[in-house]
Amino acid sequence: MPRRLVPVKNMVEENLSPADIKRNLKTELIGKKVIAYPSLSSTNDIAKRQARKGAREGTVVVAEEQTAGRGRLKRAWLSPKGSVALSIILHPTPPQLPSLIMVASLAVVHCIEKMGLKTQIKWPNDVLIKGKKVCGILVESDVRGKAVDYAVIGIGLNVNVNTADFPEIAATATSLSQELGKELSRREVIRCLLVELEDLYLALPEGDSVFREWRDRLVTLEKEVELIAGNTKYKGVAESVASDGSLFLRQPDGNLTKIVAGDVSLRQ
Ligand code: BT5
Repeated sequence: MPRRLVPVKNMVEENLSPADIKRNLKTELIGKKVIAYPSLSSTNDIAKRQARKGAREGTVVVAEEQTAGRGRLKRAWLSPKGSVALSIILHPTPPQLPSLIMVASLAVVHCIEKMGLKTQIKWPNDVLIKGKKVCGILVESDVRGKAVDYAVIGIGLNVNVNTADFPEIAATATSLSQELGKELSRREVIRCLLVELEDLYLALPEGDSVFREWRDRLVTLEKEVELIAGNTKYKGVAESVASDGSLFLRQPDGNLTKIVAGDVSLRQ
């Protein structure tokens, strides 16, 4: 079990050194190697570079802040000091690839719920608290032929952030410190995430329990949604999800359309 997440003062001074993150970490794979930066463009970019250079599975890249954090569809991800930005290099099998978004969302949800907060997952990749986005996830991979060369799970989590300081997200986002009324140790949040990620990732060979839990926590199902996938706009009711993460949308004309999770924009 990960240690309880303890509030600390003077967050900006908190040290995110690899040694502190790794100390007595109860994992076999994820976090055996940690690379930490005070400031970085994007942890996903550096993780991908490390993966191409042959970094071992489970290598973690963390940054105190990102200057060019990325979301999907070229959208920006704000990760000022006080937030958590990390990326993990994995070598999943091709059938496991679509489950990584589920693994990541559930790891975040489990850690937040240990703090006593309720969470929701918005298809395909957002974790919300009371309808506001607290975390975004970006999974990127390199697939050659039938093999996955590597996959990178990127997680951005608003820990000790005052979202009101950022007009772009002030109305739609929240942070753990805002919800709890106190600051947390980012180091302990990261350690919790690594343990939960490993538990869920290692449960994947069958993967069914991960899929079922993810599906049951989706706040999107049975709701009216608007979706943009590529150049196509869809409207309808989000009816169900498939085990590869796709969404089945019931359109007003009665047709059921399968939308693949990925570069999709969803409004509900
Ligand atoms: C995401 O994209 O939500 C994926 C974000 C992944 C970020 C992590 S941080 C570590 C790793 N390194 C990276 O460079 N990226 C990953 P998307 O679904 O496209 O959502 C992007 C939208 O979320 C933006 O257009 C904003 O509206 C909103 N947003 C940006 N920063 C936010 C924040 N800190 N909190 C809440 N919402 C935010």
